Amino acid sequence: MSIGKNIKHDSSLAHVTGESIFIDDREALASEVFVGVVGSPVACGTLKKIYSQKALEYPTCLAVYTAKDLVVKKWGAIVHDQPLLVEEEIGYIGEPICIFACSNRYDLEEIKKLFTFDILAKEGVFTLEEALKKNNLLYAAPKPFVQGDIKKGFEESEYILEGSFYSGGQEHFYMESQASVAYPMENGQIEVHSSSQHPSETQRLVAEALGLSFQQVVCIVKRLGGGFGGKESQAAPIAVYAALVASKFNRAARLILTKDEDMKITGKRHPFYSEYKVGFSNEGLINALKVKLNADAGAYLDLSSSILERAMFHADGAYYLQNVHIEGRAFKTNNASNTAYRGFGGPQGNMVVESILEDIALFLKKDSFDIRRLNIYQNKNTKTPYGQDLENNMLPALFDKVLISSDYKKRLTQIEHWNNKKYGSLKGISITAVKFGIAFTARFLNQGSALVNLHLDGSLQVSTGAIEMGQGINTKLGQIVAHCFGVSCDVVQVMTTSTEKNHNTSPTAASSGSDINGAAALQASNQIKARLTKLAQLIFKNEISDDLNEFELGDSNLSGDIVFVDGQVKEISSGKKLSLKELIQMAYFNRVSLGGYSFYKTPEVGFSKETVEGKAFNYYTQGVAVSEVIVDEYTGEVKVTGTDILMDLGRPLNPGIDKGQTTGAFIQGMGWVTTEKLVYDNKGNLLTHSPTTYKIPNIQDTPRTFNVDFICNEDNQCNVHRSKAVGEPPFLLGISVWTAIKHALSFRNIKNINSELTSPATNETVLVELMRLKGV
Ligand code: MTE
Ligand code: QUE
Ligand code: MOS
Repeated sequence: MSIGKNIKHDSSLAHVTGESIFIDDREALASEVFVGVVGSPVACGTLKKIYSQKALEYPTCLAVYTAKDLVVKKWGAIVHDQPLLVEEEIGYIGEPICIFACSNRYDLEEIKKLFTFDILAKEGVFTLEEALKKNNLLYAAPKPFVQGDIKKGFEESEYILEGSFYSGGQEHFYMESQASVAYPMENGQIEVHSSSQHPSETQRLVAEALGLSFQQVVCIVKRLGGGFGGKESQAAPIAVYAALVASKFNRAARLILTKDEDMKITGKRHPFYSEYKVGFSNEGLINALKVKLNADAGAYLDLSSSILERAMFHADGAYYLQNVHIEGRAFKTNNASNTAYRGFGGPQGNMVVESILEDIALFLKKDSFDIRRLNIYQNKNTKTPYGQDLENNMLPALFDKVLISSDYKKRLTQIEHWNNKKYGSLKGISITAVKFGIAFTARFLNQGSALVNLHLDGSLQVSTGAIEMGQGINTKLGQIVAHCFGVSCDVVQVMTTSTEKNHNTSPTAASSGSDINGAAALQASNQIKARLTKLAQLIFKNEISDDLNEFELGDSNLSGDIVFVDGQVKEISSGKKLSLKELIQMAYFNRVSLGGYSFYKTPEVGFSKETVEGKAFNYYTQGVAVSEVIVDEYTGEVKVTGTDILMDLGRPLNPGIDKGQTTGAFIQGMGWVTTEKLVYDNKGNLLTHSPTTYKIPNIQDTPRTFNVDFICNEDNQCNVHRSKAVGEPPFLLGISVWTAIKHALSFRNIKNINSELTSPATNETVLVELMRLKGV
């Protein structure tokens, strides 16, 4: 049986050999044209005129299209506030103004240079600081999250710290840029292949922009070369540009952003600037916390309101806050419109409280592990700031286990010794925790469907709305179906995702891809299995003699006496058996359906931000990480010498894949808080738009010692096969590297001042902070 087994990723071999097909690996048709996007040279202003004559004179440039060519001209994941192509107002540098078709893809860059514009440029707003000062409010959470009485809480606190905290944005850095190929079909229909986490959204937007009905557009997604949230909303306009050219020209059209272009014009993780006030006791117990979260939404709303909301949901981190008040606001700036990125605001919210806890420990001169252990949800204190109870709380067990397994106390003593004796390098150690709420907070998105087909040779196919972006969802879906029918995974093929097989699908996001689609696939499989079980019973009772014998399957229940194992269907009581393939063939000749389609909705979830009531999450994925760092005192260079991660994933569907997800997410989180810094000039141009200037972690940056382990959780009853979602939660554990840096630097706090470390803590940032603490 395949659940809980380390079945290898279904594309692992083909990814390594290069045989996996991505959008741009699709063979170009002879008549195919290539699409170029021409963006605004300024961040803010009014577009007066587009000069495209020079471009059109270029021999391979075939046509230019503008907003005038679109039927529906605006889009947006939540509110349609964003122009597909600029009509008048320009919101950010590189914002698409027009697109052109070209017969030679190698001419695209030359032609882009030939466009000029008449623009009335205006002064832009580029930082949260300015946006706050100018009160460029774009969205405010309708209600704060409030529990207890913060006024009383502060009054009863022995100490109060006030401060602010900044965390920077982050580039998704998927390996495959935004990409789409559109094929014109009969009667104006369009088949669009898109590197999208949300094919239904792509289908909808293409149809609207081109004035087609939804049934005329099919969106197909084989796989992505990484998405990380960046292809959830922002893949759709790319597909529209390709589809527009395809439909105007009646030729296949391909649009692949270059890496630099993608980095410049697509949205990133939201930078957050947060203000807080915390009251705590002598022991370090938080009595009261007030947090104001401020997000840089960029030029348009995109998913910012949902992201801000998730930041608010995670401002408690893993800690019980008796008296708490959490507010959230998103501000408009003239940066590219920021969007979903692994964690979806959760990391930004969580990092504030982890930073605060590190500060409390440093302030009280106590060990930060003990301070955190004191504050975590435990005993009867399991009520979150938004009223949901943390059921099946694994946090105390995780803390207590990792304390031992990481040998934390001994290492802390060694670090103190090292830092006091040596000069030139500083060590630090810190634990942080994650308690990530699983479910879309937008209730309607918690639904999915699956289609399962059984074929006469005994092989199976499954199709869902899920998108494979490297996270291994296809492997997990295959396991679920294979397990149900008692066959090995290679008998099950997970099919290309397409809006004609699964409709009105949710994005593969919020880590819930395998929860939703896996549950639907299991239901669809069980439908077929129930019919086959009944049929097998009749066969074993010799009630079916030939294929002319009409019979009714009736309401069949799954019988405990019939089992599907090792490719066989057996009746335990009689010892009779036949192969699944034989049973499938019997079913076919006796006119029993071999297909199953099922719809699944996550039970019970639904939270209202207007009333701050309801169950926001289905359950929580929890985990802890202890990280140790060494900081070079002369250069500020940071190395992570060790990380111990312990996660609660319920009963993992595939521990190997989940280990990969945990490892990858942690490293991506570590990159966010250390080396990945976005730098802009004062006009809003992104200067770090290529791998040479934007530093993601590489293999040498991984912790020297890296232990990833899962806790045994037999109590979790939620979710498919009692598994828990893994995709985003471990991202938040990267924060432990940042708090460990903060810990290390505290050993040179000669001036006895408060830490002002921001994120990312690049080498330069660390060095500057170290000098500030030393008073040089
Ligand atoms: N893993 C890989 N290799 N590539 C990705 O793009 N995206 C992450 C995570 N893991 C991603 C990934 C994000 S942002 C999410 S929401 C989840 O995968 C989505 O997939 P799941 O719901 O199947 O976990
Ligand atoms: C987590 C998510 C998403 C979310 C909420 C989460 C997400 C997403 C949306 C969303 C919300 C409203 C819409 C919409 C999408 O909410 O990915 O189209 O109208 O897309 O807690 O990951
Ligand atoms: Mo993930 S940010 O929910 O796509």
